[in-house]
Amino acid sequence: NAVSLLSVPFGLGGARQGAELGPKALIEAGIIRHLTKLNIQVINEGEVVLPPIAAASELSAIDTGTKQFVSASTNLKYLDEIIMLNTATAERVSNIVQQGHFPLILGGDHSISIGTIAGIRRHYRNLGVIWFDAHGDLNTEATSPTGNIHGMSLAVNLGQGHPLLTQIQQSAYPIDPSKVVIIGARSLDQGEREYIRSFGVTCFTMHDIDRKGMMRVMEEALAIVGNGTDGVHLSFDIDSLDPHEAPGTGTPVQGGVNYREAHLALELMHESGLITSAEYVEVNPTLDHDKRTVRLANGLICSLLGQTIL
Ligand code: DIR
Ligand code: MN
Ligand code: MN
Ligand code: MN
Repeated sequence: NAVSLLSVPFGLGGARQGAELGPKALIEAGIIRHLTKLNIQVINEGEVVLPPIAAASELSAIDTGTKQFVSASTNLKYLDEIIMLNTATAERVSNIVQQGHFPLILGGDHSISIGTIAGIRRHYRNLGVIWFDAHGDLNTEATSPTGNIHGMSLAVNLGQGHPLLTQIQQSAYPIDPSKVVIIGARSLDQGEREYIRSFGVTCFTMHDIDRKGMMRVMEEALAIVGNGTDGVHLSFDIDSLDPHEAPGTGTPVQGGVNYREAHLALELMHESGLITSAEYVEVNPTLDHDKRTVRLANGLICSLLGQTIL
């Protein structure tokens, strides 16, 4: 039951710089010490580094048959970098699962989940996913209003999007969209709404959390991702929280999850015993003037891994 802590200091998939500083800020705020106090053995796996980018163009050239393909035909920002980074991340995460450790990944913007889930999926035939986020991250290059790949990572994980991104998931078992649950959504683009409807992804919006309460939303969510799966990955975008609680993030949206609701959700995930891997993404220390967001993220990691008040 050791936890392997993997840092992915990468921010080029997001709307602004700064998410690449997230892992270091979380470690400086004491995450390893806090987890050790919970009697968890923490193995610091270090960082995933972006391989030299000349190699990325070569990779794209090999895979598409033409080197101009990427820049000439897509509006995807930093596609080469994201391919290289996620290919390396998948390998690192896969090795962690192979060793029987719990992968805890610190981002980075949400584009890194293309690599983390690619690595995890090599070991699970039927992976469930809980996606905590203000957004759907279900755009493709056809629907994205921005070209920022962090807004496309869940779609890529479900096999939709640019072939150079979806192929990072190659030879893995596909994720069943009916085993994917988004929680906390309040900013969805039109293409994302259509995707949710037509592919049967479950989406608990802020409206649902208001109506049912976080307790019932989590009971329903855990019932869905726990049914017929052999593992559940938690992808936690800190912008799911309200900007009052978590101002340090690149694309804040008002009307989010509050402090206690977030802790309750993670405490319930711990109690369920279903979660087999997790990532915390989109913490941007340059926007986090009183360290509020970094401290909150630390506490939310501890709640997932078993910290209780009493
Ligand atoms: C928007 C914002 N839907 C986009 N997405 C964000 O750029 O695709 N995702 N911020 O986290
Ligand atoms: Mn996200
Ligand atoms: Mn988001
Ligand atoms: Mn985001």
